Amino acid sequence: MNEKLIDELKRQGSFESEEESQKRIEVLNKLQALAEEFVRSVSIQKNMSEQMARDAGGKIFTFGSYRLGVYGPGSDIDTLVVVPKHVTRENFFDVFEKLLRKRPELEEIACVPDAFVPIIKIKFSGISVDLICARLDIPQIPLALTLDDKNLLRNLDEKDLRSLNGTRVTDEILRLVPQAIVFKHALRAIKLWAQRRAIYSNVMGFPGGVAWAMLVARICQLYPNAISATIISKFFNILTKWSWPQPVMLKAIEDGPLQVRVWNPKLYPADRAHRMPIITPAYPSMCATHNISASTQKVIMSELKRGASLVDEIMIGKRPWADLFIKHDFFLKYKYYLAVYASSKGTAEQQLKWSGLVESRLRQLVLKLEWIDSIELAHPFVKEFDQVHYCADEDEAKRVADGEQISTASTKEADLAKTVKAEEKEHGGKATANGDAENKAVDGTTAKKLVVYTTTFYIGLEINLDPRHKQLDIQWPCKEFYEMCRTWPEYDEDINCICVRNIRNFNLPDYVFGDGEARPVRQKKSKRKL
Ligand code: 3AT
Ligand code: MN
Ligand code: MN
Repeated sequence: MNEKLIDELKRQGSFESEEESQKRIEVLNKLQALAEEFVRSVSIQKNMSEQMARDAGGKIFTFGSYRLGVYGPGSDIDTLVVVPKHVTRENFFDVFEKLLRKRPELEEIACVPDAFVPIIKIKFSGISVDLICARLDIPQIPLALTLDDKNLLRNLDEKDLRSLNGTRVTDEILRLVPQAIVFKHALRAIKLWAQRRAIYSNVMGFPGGVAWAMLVARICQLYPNAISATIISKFFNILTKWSWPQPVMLKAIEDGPLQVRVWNPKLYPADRAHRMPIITPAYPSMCATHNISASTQKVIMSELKRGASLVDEIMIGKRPWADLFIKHDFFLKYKYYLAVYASSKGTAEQQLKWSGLVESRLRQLVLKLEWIDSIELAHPFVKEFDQVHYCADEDEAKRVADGEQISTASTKEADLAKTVKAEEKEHGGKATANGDAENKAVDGTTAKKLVVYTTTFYIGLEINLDPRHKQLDIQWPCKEFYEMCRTWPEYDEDINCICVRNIRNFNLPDYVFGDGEARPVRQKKSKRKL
């Protein structure tokens, strides 16, 4: 069973080749050397002797899928550069950036110093690398340094603390797992399953990468001698029976030296509200799943149940592993959907910011919809759909912004916007889009001067109408949601537009369906009365 599982993961393209992995190691070696050169040159600038400057050290750490050993061909390397106290974040965005730019391997670079977690995103020897920086309150960073000592967190600013957190959490997860290789293969399978079933997205109210990793790690702890196939089977069987909101923890929550909040449902009502708490193991412990709502919880639980019954059959050889990874059927599942259109009459970059803002508020709309009696479930889809429209006049632009499908949409340009967006979303900062669609229209649509970008989010609705009213009124949640979006400081009513519409399943646009996928059709009214 275990061999078959790994074969299936290979067939699904989960692993990259040995040579490609070797290339990642070479890139990391070069980045380590660059980090040392960075610290040395800043130290010299600050009048240290050559020897002291060398001893100041500097070290890179990794986190994310690369560190967890579950990266695939398209994954980036999430890298943390740790520097001693005399090297600042400003130096990182100046001296280190210049060192990077000097390298012939550098293909792309985007700096986002004002992000929640300040970041430099590069492409180096063909590999995407996210670089973040943390400065510790010690004079030297030797190569042997590890980040597990919580006293290292003393006297740091919030950005340094946040930057350190990713590595500290992944290191701790790996330390707490009995057999790393069993954990990694099982996590690859669970990640693939969660992505295929569209329940992998922290922003939309599902578990993200770190939360799924902690769930798998917990099962590994409970079955320290099991192989990956057994871990998968126990994963579904245990988590379907878990008595939520009992938290999933890899170890007891620790106290520490800082004035920061640690997850504690006895103390904080907000923590008590977490429905499926999964708690990070490194101090200061936090809940990685505070975004889960009543609806997304229902969706996750029903996917876990589906997984449990499939895995039971897989384990006795009645089904292949491939069945576990079958794509979701979100757009066939419901009769009614809400489409949320975020649009900009402006540049790709403006749309990127606006759609990001709307996306971050979408969970609030879901929560408000859940308040309505006749809505049993409000299920947000994990991915958005981007389009660019070239409009003849203001009237057409307005209709497009209101969600009308007009034939001039170009998905080509939307792909461009998506690339920038995917990059930007990861760390919540702003990347720069190079040029807007206006300069790039290639297919004879340049005559239509007005460019409108739309990003559409979908929410599936399960409705149980009161037979006396027979009408679903969602005016209140939509109005509140519009207001929440429009209070954005950069909101400009001449540029940004937000609009929610309901759509019957058979009216969903073609672009939500994959090639060759079935789509809902309008049922003819049955004449037979049952
Ligand atoms: P890939 O294999 O790269 O697709 P991953 O799990 O490495 O999967 P990311 O590179 O997107 O995913 O993220 C790696 C870590 O970066 C996960 C989390 O600790 C941190 N991170 C991601 N997005 C954010 C965010 N918006 N804010 C803060 N930290 C983030
Ligand atoms: Mn990554
Ligand atoms: Mn990343």
